[in-house]
Amino acid sequence: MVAPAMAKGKSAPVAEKFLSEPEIAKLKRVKVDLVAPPMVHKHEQVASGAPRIVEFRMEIEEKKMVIDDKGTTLQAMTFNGSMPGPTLVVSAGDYVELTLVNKASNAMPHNVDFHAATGALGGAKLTNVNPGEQVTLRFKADRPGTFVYHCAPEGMVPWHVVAGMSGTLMVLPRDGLKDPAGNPLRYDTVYTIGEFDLYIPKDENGKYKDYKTLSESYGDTVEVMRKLVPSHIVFNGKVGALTGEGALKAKVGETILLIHSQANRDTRPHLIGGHGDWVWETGKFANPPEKDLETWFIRGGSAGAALYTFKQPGVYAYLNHNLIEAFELGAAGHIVVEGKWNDDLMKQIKAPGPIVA
Ligand SMILES: [Cu+2]
Repeated sequence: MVAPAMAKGKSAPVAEKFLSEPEIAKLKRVKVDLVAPPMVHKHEQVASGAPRIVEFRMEIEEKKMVIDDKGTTLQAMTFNGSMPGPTLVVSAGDYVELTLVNKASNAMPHNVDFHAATGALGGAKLTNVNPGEQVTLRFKADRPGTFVYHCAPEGMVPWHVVAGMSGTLMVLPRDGLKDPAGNPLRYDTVYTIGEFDLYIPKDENGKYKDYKTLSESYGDTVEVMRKLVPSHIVFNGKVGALTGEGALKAKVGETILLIHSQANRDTRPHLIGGHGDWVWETGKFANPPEKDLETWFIRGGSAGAALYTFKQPGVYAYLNHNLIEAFELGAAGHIVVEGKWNDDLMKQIKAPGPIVA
């Protein structure tokens, strides 16, 4: 039924404007080349023009990965060969146009569910691809924030997610990030961290099993998953992935944005020796960020973001502050910060020595 006011050509008040296909066709198109985590592709923090269609391409790759220093393996499933998948960045009002490729060498069907998208199970219903197929999905990124994306094939959702198929889409407000008073917040560097709870089966001798194929790993893995006790919890695909050569880098005075995604299980990020200056722990930029957080909380099935400006040099640890999950199971990384020490913020008045009576 058409309302009488509409019939006379007067438009009823609507909260948002939906574009017609010819109007969308007129939008500027840009193609973005994705980069591997923890890096994030180059992007504008404040949109310089009108909404655009931003084209991305991701290839699904199933592969066996070594996930700790003891040589334990995971029959992994990935977007673009990495855990997490690459972070995609657009501005609110842009359209994401993703081409998803399921390589012919893969064994499983896959798809993608974007938490930022509206309809069709996040796009999952419209992106089912068998090995050797590709598909293209467009959706309007109309809500600002950090949002999880993940594979969600019917009947196998948790397995594909815990085997590695998730990442973040960051939708920036068109006028950039803001503090609760509306002052602009900007970052110099952005890093993306994906935390993965892994469920590697053990044999009768208590040794982690190594599987020849992805399919072979399925039954045992589901058994471990059902106990809800991960064997490992890792940042970016491996115990120690963000330490040593892989450590994140920064300088005193530099502001970093740390994006943290966890598609399946809660986590509580903490920067040892630092803070969250401004944190959107639920990850949605239209809400005011919280200030001065020691530890924040990322709900399983979401991505959050934290800003921090470094004030002291040194090696920081960034971790899940259930410390067993961090130090025993693997959910910890390092940030190496260069610069000058500030004695006003902290000073060792007397070095450790024998007790003085
Ligand atoms: Cu999948």
